[in-house]
Amino acid sequence: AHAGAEVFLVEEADARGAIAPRRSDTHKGTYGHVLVVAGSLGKSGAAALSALSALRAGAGLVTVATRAQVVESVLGHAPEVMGWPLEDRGPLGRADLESLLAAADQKDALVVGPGIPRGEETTALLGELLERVEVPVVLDADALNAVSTDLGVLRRAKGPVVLTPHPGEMSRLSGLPTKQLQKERVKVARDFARTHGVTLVLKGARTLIAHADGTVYVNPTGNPGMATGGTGDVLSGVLGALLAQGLKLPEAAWTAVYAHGLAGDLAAGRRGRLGLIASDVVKGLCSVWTRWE
Ligand code: NPW
Ligand code: AMP
Ligand code: MG
Repeated sequence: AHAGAEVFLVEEADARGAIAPRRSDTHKGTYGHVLVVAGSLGKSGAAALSALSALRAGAGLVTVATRAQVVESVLGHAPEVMGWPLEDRGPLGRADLESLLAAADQKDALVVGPGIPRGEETTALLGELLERVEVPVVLDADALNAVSTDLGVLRRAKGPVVLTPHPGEMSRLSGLPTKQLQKERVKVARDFARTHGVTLVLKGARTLIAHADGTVYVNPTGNPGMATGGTGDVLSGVLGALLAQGLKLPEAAWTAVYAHGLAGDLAAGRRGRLGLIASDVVKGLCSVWTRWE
């Protein structure tokens, strides 16, 4: 293979080795503060799952920025999470920029997208946010759908950007039909990461992690029990937490994907693949850490 065109299989020892044991002389400030921009009426659960997963993946603090009308229902799922109420209006747009920039101040990583109210203006808002924020940003779900209408916003980003599409979202990002892109997942993921200078996590059975330098990692963990609502929101939180704790890309991405899949495998052992739901994957994260610590 020529330089930058390698494909690596992620192994458990790699993922385990990426997570440093906690030192005794540390405090919550050591482990980073994640801002999760997520949730809307009817989809407060997406925000709760992402935020809770960030905490379960070791983030010192987690704040959720969401429409004021849903803040309390997000916190109702997770009292450890803090809320940043955004003035109630429709889709996220430029009018939310100042509040979001204030929320992003002093944060160590951002997760943007699970269950957000999205409209035409959301694309421009994300462009401005990416231009102004220096810390790593994870774009998931409806943030991906928003950037897919103007991929140029990715190049404007000041800090590192990771995208976590499922094949349906990847179809919108790439303009390729889902069936076609699934046939050439490695090429599609690598080309996108290179072209746009990002890390791309193409989810699904054997999730791929493609880095801007052309390197691709294949994840062996996970199972079809995870094909259930909210499991992707869990991954976004885990990834945000590892980035906030200082892991760099692409290591943070393949470590998060491996741990999330293993959490799903351990949880499926207790619930069965049919019974598995996203909250079980959140709990499964704890089984991963006890296995690794
Ligand atoms: P098809 O036709 O079903 O096969 P959307 P979403 C395709 C939030 N959530 N392989 C699929 O294709 C999310 O965070 C909130 C192939 C369909 O076309 C988002 O913000 C929850 N195709 C929002 O809801 C829990 C695949 O993609 C399309 C595929 C919408 O997210 C649920 C569906 O994707 C959810 O997480 C695969 N592996 N996977 C909550 N409790 O609050 C997907 N597709 O239209 O982007 O909708 O992913 O449900
Ligand atoms: P989302 O569609 O955004 O909720 O993400 C679904 C999550 O579940 C991703 O992390 C997928 O990789 C994972 N997942 C879904 N189906 C499978 C499968 N058949 N095998 C392994 N992982 C899966
Ligand atoms: Mg999703």
